[in-house]
Amino acid sequence: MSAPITIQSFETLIVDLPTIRPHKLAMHTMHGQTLVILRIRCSDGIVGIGEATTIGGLAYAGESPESIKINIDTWFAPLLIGQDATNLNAAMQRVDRGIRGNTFARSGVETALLDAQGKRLGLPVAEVLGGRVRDGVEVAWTLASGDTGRDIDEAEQMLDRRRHRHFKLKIGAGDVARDIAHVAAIKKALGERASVRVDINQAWSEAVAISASRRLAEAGVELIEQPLSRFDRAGMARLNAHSPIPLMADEAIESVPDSFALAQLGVAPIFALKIAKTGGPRAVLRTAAIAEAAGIGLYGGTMLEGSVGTLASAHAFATLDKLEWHTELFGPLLLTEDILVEAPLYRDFQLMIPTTPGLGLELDEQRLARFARR
Ligand code: MUC
Ligand code: MG
Repeated sequence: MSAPITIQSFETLIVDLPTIRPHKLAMHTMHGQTLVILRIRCSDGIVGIGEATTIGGLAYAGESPESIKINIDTWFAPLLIGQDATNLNAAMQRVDRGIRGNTFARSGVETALLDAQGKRLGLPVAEVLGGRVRDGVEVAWTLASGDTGRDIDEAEQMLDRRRHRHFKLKIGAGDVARDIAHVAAIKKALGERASVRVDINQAWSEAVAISASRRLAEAGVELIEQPLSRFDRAGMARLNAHSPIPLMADEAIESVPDSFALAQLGVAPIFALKIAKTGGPRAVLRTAAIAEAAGIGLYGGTMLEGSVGTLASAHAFATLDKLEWHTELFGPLLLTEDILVEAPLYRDFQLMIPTTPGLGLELDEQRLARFARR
């Protein structure tokens, strides 16, 4: 028998990139984005690439770029070095037995192993995952400049360029009446040419959300993402029973088991899938399967990853039977620089799924070196 192909080494880089404009969420305003890029070298010479990225340091989730890097270097790498690189089930079982939580770091590792396996087999990651049922995924854009007029201009440009026709508005940080007026003005300007959704990022109380959901429905908004604290599952279930427009669970889902509990409790008829929240492109499909079985609609979410994490998500989402609420895989478009030789292809409102082996990407070493933190 030939010698097994093993995992030989890990390399992690923190990469700081500028954004095209400030991006305002309820809990944090981004003035740049920090990616954690990972390379796993295997004994057959194949290098798998992964990404683990969050938003706003520790403002959004329990892992920061620095903790992701240190935990991959200190804990994930020693667990996996020397293991069979071709057996993802065994490798990730080892991770799950040795490491709690850390789904963002786990996602980067699972992504890199999938990229390596795809390159080894000569198959794109979507095909390693069983095969794509769509060649591209439609991509929403988030209007979050903080200014109504600027947001309307930005949406008009996106429609003209046929890049986006679903828009997500980030509200919740300010006064509720002003937030709703901002949303209503944007929906009125865009009319039937575009759909408008809102993401509250957990900022509202149940009392505020009850009346706001009615006013948002009147304004023509089609869904409300994570209005209440991720801990307030009972409140979400009550709100869901009364809201005239559907709710979407986002931050409430922090693991595959979470998604089962949330489905049982009926907190929302739509789930935002994110590879980072559930621990990778394979793990996110387990959450999708739970949602599908419970009759919950799917949305392909993002942690505003760069091109590597975005394409990893796209490969996974391309395999889903239904993706009724489309995706928001626009992370690379928020950055002024791409760290790939060839940037992901956005065309006709869609992100196209690469057809070459692995994730179907090549890192631009010069640009990576320029933006990597020293
Ligand atoms: C989130 O909460 O959904 C996704 C798009 C965006 O603008 O922010 C992220 C995070
Ligand atoms: Mg969200």
